[in-house]
Amino acid sequence: MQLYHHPLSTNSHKVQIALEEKKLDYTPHRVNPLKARNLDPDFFRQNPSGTLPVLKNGGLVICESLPILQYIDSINEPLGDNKINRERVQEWVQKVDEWDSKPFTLSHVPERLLRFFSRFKRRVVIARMAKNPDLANKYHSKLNSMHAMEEQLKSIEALAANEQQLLDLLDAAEDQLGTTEFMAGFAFSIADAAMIPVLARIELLKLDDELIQPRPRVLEYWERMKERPSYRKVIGRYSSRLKMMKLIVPSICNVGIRSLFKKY
Ligand SMILES: N[C@@H](CCC(=O)N[C@@H](CS)C(=O)NCC(=O)O)C(=O)O
Repeated sequence: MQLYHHPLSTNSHKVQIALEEKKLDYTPHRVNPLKARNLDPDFFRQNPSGTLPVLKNGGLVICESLPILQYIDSINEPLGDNKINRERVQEWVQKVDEWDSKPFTLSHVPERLLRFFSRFKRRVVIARMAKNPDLANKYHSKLNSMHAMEEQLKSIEALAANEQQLLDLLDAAEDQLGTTEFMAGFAFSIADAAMIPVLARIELLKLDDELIQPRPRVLEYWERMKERPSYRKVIGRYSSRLKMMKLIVPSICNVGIRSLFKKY
């Protein structure tokens, strides 16, 4: 199996945690969306929405994290055996999937940095459109979706609705953890693989005091999840500020140089 992912991508984390928990063999390929590598024609041809993660297994290509999670769980024995409630697993993975982490994350990124990357990405899409006429319609749709995200980030109502959805998700998790040890029962399942990256994103943005601390069961669960080798391997090793900088600074330099020389 081949996994196209990025260490800062929440949706990539979900499927990588599931792969690690299931101890499946896979080859990770890093695709850096900050450098607009997700818009390279080879990658874009297999996933015209240009998003991560993408899982390839032989001729099978799956481009959305939810069906990827479900596919991973269908290989050999599903995670959690008979210690979990399968319907609840599906409810949870669906619920987590319905919350879009992108506007939440981007609304906490400094505006100048956001503008720097979006301007570059827009230019890359336009250049790629001209160079790859067979993909022009797909690049055009990508441009539209980037524009829609920029509009969403300008709308106080849209951001408030996105945050409310996250608060509801956390409240529902707090209730759930009052009766079960994990999100869908008494063992780790793909529902936990989906939930961990949400909590990691909150912590990365330093919003844990506000969003995790007031929910004691979520807090205890989060501390427990961070002990798992899958978390440490997939997210923990990038969670310090220094490691984060090591991922972001080279991308800023690369984008700065390519913008200067108009190398899109
Ligand atoms: N619904 C998609 C969303 C994927 C998504 O938005 N991925 C982000 C990273 S977490 C991405 O690829 N962003 C780059 C872009 O949209 O250009 C999924 O669940 O896989």
